Amino acid sequence: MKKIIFLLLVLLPFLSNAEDGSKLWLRAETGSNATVTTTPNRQTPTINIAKQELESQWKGARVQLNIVNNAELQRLGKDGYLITGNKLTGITIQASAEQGLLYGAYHLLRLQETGKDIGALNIAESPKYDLRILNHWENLGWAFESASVGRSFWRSEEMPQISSRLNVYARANASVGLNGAVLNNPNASPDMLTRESLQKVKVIADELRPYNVKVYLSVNFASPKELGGLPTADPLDKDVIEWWKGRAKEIYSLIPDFGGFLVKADSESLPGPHDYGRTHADGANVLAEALKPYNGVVMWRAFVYNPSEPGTYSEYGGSQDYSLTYKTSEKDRANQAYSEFMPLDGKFMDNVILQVKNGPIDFQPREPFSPLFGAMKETALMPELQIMQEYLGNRIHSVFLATQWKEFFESDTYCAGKGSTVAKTTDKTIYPHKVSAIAAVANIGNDVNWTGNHLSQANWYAFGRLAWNHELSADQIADEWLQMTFSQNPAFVNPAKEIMLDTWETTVSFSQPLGLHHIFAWRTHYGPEPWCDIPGVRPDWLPVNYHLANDIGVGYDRSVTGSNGVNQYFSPLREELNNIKTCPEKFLLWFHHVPWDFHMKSGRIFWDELCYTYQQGVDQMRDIQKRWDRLENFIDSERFLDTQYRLKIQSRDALWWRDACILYFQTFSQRPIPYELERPVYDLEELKQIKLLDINNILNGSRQL
Ligand code: GCW
Repeated sequence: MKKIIFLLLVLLPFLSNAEDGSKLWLRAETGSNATVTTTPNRQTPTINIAKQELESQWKGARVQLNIVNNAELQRLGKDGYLITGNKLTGITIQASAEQGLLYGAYHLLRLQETGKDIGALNIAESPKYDLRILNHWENLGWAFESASVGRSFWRSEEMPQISSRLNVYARANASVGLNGAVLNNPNASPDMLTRESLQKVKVIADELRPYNVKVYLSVNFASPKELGGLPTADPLDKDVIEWWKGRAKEIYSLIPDFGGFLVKADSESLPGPHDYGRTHADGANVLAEALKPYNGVVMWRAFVYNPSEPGTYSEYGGSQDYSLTYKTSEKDRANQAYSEFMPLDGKFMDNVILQVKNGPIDFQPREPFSPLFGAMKETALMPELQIMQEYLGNRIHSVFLATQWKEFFESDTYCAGKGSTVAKTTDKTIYPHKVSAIAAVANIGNDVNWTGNHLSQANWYAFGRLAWNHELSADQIADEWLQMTFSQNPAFVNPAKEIMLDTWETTVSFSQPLGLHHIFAWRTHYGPEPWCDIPGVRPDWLPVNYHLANDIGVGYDRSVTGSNGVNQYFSPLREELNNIKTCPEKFLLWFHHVPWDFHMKSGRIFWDELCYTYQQGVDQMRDIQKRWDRLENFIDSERFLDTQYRLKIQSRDALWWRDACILYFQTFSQRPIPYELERPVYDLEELKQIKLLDINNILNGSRQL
């Protein structure tokens, strides 16, 4: 016993210093005692934070923080700033508002922490998007919308006491320029608007405010009825209009800088204006009207697809077998947001922003951009990205998403000629709307390291950086994050960065390559289940209706002779996508049903190419594992080993995906796997036996594949 106590005493200091990832990228050495002065000498909570951050971490000469109201700073806006001067003789940060000083302070510290030359600085910065928002998919009562984020970290049950983590969260957001958080799931409970809930929201809002992070709420469209006891939630009903106005008044009396509402309506069985024969614009405008006096915004989601029709809507199958009546060409889910919203362009109030997922379906590993971008001219559109890896291996796989988001931002919509990228259609360059915004579904939970997987912290960081400036490269963002989070040693940073930059494309290759989509496992969305076809379930939730494999080929025909999805894009992109010979191969199966013997650019026939691509994903994953192994001596063992373990699972999952998809599609193609490729490890029938429970156990680590 004595021995054990002795051992514990010796080990304790080491154990308590164990690296747990809780500090995110905020690791600058403190205790600097730098001189920081402010002009005018104002003491606001935000300016004080800027000051304290610099005083404790800045290792150069005096920093002067100035609020200045000249034309240049006006042009940079309230979040913008100028940094001039030099580390040895002194630095000046100027902004027209206090939040500009805060962002400027974090910028300066980032330069220091990434070893940049801080001589003769002349930096002028302003964000590309006005609103840069995290969407938290948490429910009241702390059940989670998705297992991908682990458990909630708002911890409402303990309020008004708040977790010290809230402060770190706010600081992390401010350090990358994020200025908003939607606290709850878009599948919102009407109870979110009770007085009791709002009191809790106020607690969070008060904590985030000094860091310039505004709070927003998802609201349920039927709240006037469900919560307010009115007979209807019809947006044109005068009692309903008054009810929303009353709610807004109450919210703003508690939270004067409340950001606004996020609304998912008439989608996935949620109530909406269609229930009363009204349009999305009618629905959005009643809320916008209520928020307008307080400068609040409505973020109305364009994630809509047919309520199941005909028959009942049920996750587990309704009374009707939809597959009998469903015709792919008429019901293409990818076409629906465009069809529903385009006729409403120009009908929304100017404090409504349409929140549009990056792709036309639903955060798949790779999607072409949603055709609404560029097409809606009179309505402000905000991209919705997903940091949470719902379809990208959850918190287990390591996938650096900046690469995916860059592809999206840089996609050419051609709405105003060549070069009209998605980014330019949403950041006011092409359509100068009153407000520009961007959101992403957060991957932040209650884990000590916030995101479960240490490397996934990089995606939170990357979203903030790209929301500020979508022109930054994925390379630069990975570089910064690695240096701030792990080490400045280039012998670590360079190879680790290469790994990060390869992870997304690799994961696409081993899971849903060449435009394949929606062939993941039922419910968990983890692992492959291309054979999934549950009688009675609405077809647009089932993999077989997306890959449509048969003895001719595989893929969803969205050409003019198919569902005509290509027609929602501008020329010449439309024609490029429509032609199977010119359609980029990365989107081939998204737009075409490709014959097994189709000739690919590589010179191989399509079936062989599919096998090669899956194998390539597996090979690259193994290579990534090896490359990570070589980095062992550069960083702490805790984060090294945890990442190593996750990469091992990801490699195993790559094999699982390869074998499941190739063996399953082979039952249609009836062709051999090219002889030079590895033989499958698993058996198709065995893989088909993996059930929901098994996947849950795989996810929680209690079962191996
Ligand atoms: O893909 C689906 C998710 C739902 C989510 C929905 C949405 C918030 O599986 O969990 O609900 O997307 O984005 O509304």
